[in-house]
Amino acid sequence: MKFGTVALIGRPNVGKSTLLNQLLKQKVAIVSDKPQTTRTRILGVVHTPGAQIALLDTPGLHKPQHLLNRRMVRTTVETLEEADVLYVLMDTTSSPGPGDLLVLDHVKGAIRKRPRPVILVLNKVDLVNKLKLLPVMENYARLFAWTEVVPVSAEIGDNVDRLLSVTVAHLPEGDAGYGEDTVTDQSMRTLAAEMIREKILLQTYEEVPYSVAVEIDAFVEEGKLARISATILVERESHKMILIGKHGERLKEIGTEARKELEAIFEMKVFLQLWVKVREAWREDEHALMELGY
Ligand SMILES: Nc1nc2c(ncn2[C@@H]2O[C@H](COP(=O)(O)OP(=O)(O)OP(=O)(O)O)[C@@H](O)[C@H]2O)c(=O)[nH]1
Ligand SMILES: [Mg+2]
Repeated sequence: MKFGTVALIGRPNVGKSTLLNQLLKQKVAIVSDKPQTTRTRILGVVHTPGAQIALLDTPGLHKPQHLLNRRMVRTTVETLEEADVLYVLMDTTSSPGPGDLLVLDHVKGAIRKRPRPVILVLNKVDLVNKLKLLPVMENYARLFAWTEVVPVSAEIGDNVDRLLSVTVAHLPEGDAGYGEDTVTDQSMRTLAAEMIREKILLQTYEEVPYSVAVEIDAFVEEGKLARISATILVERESHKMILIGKHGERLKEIGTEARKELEAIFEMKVFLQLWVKVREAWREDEHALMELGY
């Protein structure tokens, strides 16, 4: 039996959470086109005959400006230091940039402390013309002495089976760390809060996505029905107005989208109530961050 942890590392928006969901064939992490979508570490366990892979999705590495962001980066660095295998994700639709070099610096630092297999996962190949892919791959391959280089499409699932078999080859020997039924460490409450936040990220722009947090006030299961009440925190009155929208239309739309997603994930009927509250500078507030699980 083989068992080990694999950290998914990369700059924001490269597709770490998309890859986690694809490898699990189940949605446990939210995904959006806004950077800094993931704020915590998320476990996903892949079970294969003879191996168990504990994938650890992380917040994208960036230069932090708020206490929240410092926490996010700390989480990623800790995960990077403790994992048995590293996936470093980079994006084939662009050349290596400053964000990737920052990631590489962190990886080199961690490897110096304890050498481990480092797999370069070149993502989003579905967006790149096959003829242009090879030079781009070579550019990325030159950056570091990667243990393996695997191009994939996290979105479509291209080549992810190969990524799994390459990963198993580099996992340490050991007994399974999790029970057969364990898929993730995300509770139903956390999933509910995150799916609501995802729908907000998909419908808002500029500062608003960063200023949003979701708190579950009540989660009551009654047979095949879940009654969920949640508060959306924003940092400014103007953000609250944007979220609510004209005649409450936007909040209603967010609620509908979140409810549909949660009904699919939980396989239950969901009754969802949303409230919006202003809490100034919560991203700098130690107490607020603790309450929100950050
Ligand atoms: N076309 C295409 N889009 C992708 C692929 N992987 C991810 N995306 C898109 O890229 C965006 C970012 O994806 P995420 O999975 O949220 O990225 P992330 O690395 O987890 O980002 P952070 O959590 O912010 O660090 C989303 O709009 C995804 O749909 C891919 O293989 N192909
Ligand atoms: Mg993510």
